[in-house]
Parts: sequence; C-alpha cells; structure tokens
Amino acid sequence: AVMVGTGVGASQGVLIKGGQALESAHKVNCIVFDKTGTLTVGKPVVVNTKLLKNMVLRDFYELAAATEANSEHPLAKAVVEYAKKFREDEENPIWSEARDFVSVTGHGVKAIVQNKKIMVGNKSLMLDNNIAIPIDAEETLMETEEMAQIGILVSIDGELTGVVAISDPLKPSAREVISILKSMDIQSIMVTGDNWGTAKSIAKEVGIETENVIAEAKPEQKAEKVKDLQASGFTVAMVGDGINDSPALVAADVGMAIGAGTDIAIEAADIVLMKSNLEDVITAIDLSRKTFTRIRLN
Ligand code: A99
Repeated sequence: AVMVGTGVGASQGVLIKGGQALESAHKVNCIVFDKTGTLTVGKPVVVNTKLLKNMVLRDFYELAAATEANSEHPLAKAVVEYAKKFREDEENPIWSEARDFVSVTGHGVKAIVQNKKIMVGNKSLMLDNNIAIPIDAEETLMETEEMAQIGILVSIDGELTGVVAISDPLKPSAREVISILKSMDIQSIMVTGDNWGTAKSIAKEVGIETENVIAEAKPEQKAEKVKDLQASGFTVAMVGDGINDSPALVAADVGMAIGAGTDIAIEAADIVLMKSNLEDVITAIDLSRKTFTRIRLN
C-alpha cells in the first residue's frame, strides 16, 4: 500500500522519498511555512509609482531602468521588467546607455544616463550622497512599509524624483490553502528572515494569525521553532524552498520542498512538490491519510 501511495503521489507531481515520509504526513497537525518563494511568488514586481517632480512616467522609467539594467538584484529586475511596458519593442527594453555604473551592495545603484546622475536605492544611498529626502517621500515610504511593499528611491541630478513601490505577491492559491488546512484541523505557522512589518502584513493577507508568525528568523531559528512545536506535541511539516530552510526541513517530521526551489532544499526534504503548487501540500496529506486509513482497514 505504501508503494502504491508513493506511486500515486508521483503521478500527481508529489515526489515522496519513502514510506516513512508518507506515513508521517497523515499525522501532521501543524505546518510551518517559509514566506518568500513559498507563500509568495518569490519574484518582486513594481506595483506603484509616486513621482515627486513634474515629469513623464516613461522618461522616469527610462532613466531608472537604464541604471538598473546593470544590476542582478531582484529589485533591479522588477524595475527593468516594469519599464518594458513603456516601450513597444519588448526585445530590447533598455533604450538609453548607462555609463560609470556603480553598485553599492545592500543600498542600490548609480550611473550616468543621458548625462544625468541617476541613483536608485534605499534611504541610506540617498543620504550617503547628500540627497535630501522630502517629507512626501518619507510618507510614501511609510505607506509602502505598511502594505508590505519595498519603496525604492530614484534621484536625478541630486534631486529625489520618485518612489517606486515593489512587492512580492502572494501565490494565487495561498489564502485558500491556509483556509483548507484550518478546516482539516491543521495549524499554519509562518517563519521568515524578513522584518516583522512585512511578515505580519503578509500573514494577515494569507490568513495566518499574528501570534503564529515568526520574523527576522535565522535558518537555525527556523529549525528551533520546528523542534519547539514538536516538543509541545505537534507533528510538524515544514514547507520551504531556500537553502536557509534546509535545517528546518530536516528537523520537521515531514519536510516538503517546492520543486522550483534550490537543490539544497529539495535534497533536505522528504517530499518534493514537483509542480511547485502550494495546493499539493494538501494533496500529499490527503494521499497519506487515504493510504494509512486503507492499511488499517486491510
Ligand atoms: C528582495 N536597486 C534598488 N534598490 C536596491 C538595489 C537595487 N539594485 N540593491 C539594493 N537596494 P539587499 P535584501 P532580498 O520582495 O522582498 C522577493 O541587502 C536597496 O537582501 O529580501 C523579494 N522581496 O532598498 O540586497 C533596497 O534585503 O530581496 C526579494 O531593500 O536586499 C533593498 O533583499 O534579498 C528577493 O537596498 C536594500 C526575492 O538590499 C537592501 C524575492 C528584494
């Protein structure tokens, strides 16, 4: 029956690495979810723009995207992707050359575009370059933070010109999955390395209670949380995609990795959701429940 169960799983895109994982899954009554890339898409997108100077949005994005085109940062990719919509030729989205590009790790980027000094980054990038942050920019930054977005600042020739709001959207099924798990008497918990503001706001959106959120967690702390829950009597599944989820995936009774995640997470997990669908957390538990009910009947 276990062989059948793992086979059925494989045919549904749920790779179960052995009988023990399939058996443990039917006892799971608590699931710890990583946030980024598990509950969220894991790929930030531009959701809003606030211009502080009178200028055309297309020109603003041309300067910002030409600068960001030189960076591999996920926020840079979001800006470049968004800028494409202002251009007819999608094949070649950047239409101005940037020179003297500088990347300031953890702060942002700078370059010269159309003979203008462009900077795109956070507050410290601006302050370190003696660029004043006006009150309306501060207010926009606070608003973005409240909505679990990242506000990045754009300056042109030393003047703050706009705030770009970027967010990593929830996976379309995330809210429903959490709600179905609740109806199955399975408690959901979210752990993330991100700050508390973003974490709480995403948790609210997805339907996880604030008391079941742990933010600013290091990889070892994710694993510790799993062990704490086990010590208080829960059978715990961990769902994650990143290298930093690996210790928790190993510690859990059932580690589930998102198929699109990192190889290290996939290796650490007992079950791999090959289609990267969050719904398959439920498929796996259902399958385990069916398999082990059947064994008991036989
Ligand atoms: C996040 N352009 C603009 N601002 C920048 C840039 C740039 N090229 N580089 C740095 N900054 P860092 P992190 P992350 O949506 O959260 C989903 O230490 C600024 O490690 O969480 C998300 N997501 O204000 O490199 C900018 O804290 O990446 C992400 O917040 O970033 C940034 O971000 O790894 C990634 O400097 C700050 C994948 O930069 C700190 C999925 C964006």
